[in-house]
Amino acid sequence: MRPIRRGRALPAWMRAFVCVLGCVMAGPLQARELHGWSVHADDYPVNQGMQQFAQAVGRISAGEHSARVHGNAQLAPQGSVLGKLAQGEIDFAEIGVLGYGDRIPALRVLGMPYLFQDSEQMFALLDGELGRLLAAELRKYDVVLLGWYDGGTRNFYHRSKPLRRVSDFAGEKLRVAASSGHMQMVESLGGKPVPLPFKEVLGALEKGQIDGAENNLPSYESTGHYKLAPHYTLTRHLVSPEVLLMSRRTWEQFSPAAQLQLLEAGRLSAIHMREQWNRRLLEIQARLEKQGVKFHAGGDAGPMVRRMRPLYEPLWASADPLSRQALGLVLRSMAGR
Ligand code: BDP
Repeated sequence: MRPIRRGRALPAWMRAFVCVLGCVMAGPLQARELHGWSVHADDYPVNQGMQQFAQAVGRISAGEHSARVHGNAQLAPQGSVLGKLAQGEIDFAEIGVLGYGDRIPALRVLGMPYLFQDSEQMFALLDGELGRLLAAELRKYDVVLLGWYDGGTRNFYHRSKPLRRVSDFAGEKLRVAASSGHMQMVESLGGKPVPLPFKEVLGALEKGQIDGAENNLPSYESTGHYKLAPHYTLTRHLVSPEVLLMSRRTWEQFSPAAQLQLLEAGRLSAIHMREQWNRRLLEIQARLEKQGVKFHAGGDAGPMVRRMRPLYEPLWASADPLSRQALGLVLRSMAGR
């Protein structure tokens, strides 16, 4: 048997070759900074949840990696985020599900108006079977769901009047997220939907291109829309979730043990986000009233709900098995309320 030769260094070219080969075969994430996308400002509850997640990335990788949250849609335009996550150009992001039903049919059910009365009802489903079902579906789009964040209750607001009855909507130009369902929602109420990215709504209000929009209170305040459209009617037409997602390409570079820790960090960041959100909701109405916002009670929801038939019917008739399963879970929970 030939003795093992010790102490003889490999030539430099071979050392480099072995190193490169090892890295390619094992596919580890090279030590680097992960980049996260958010449409909101740094002090917004969404970003606070994401910042907690970013810190956890450092801990989970024992300081090898770090993560940074880029607010105000700095990394990419809103409409391109899902594609950039799938390509691994953005490592993680937080997005509202409303604009994504056209691309991911199973998410359409979560964008249906008048489905949930509040976030508690919504999370009772999303923190259970429905949430797991949708998380599995999202992986097919090359993204990994890390946490369900709160998109709260959305209401309509207008520059000069309350929007309480169906007749109040006639001919009003109202901004919606770029999704066919939400355009149809405003159309069905008799208004004129104007699809625009979130960041362009303020400019459109300033230029008089729209009469109003719809959103939750924290967004209405943080964007300054309340200064131009100070009539906020509690229509409560949508309660919607948001999601913290990681690019599957980034995800697959972590070890299985680290992936479990990332999932847990995502879940905890969502809890943190929801706490920050609820805290903000406590004082927001009083603060906005001091700024001159007029809050109006919503009218009878019955006639509004009846107008939503063109949105509900394609969902009832959907041939997509997952959409049917998701809808079944929602309907069962409604029956139990
Ligand atoms: C905000 C959501 C954000 C949406 C935005 C919108 O947090 O994800 O993109 O509304 O209406 O409340 O576009």
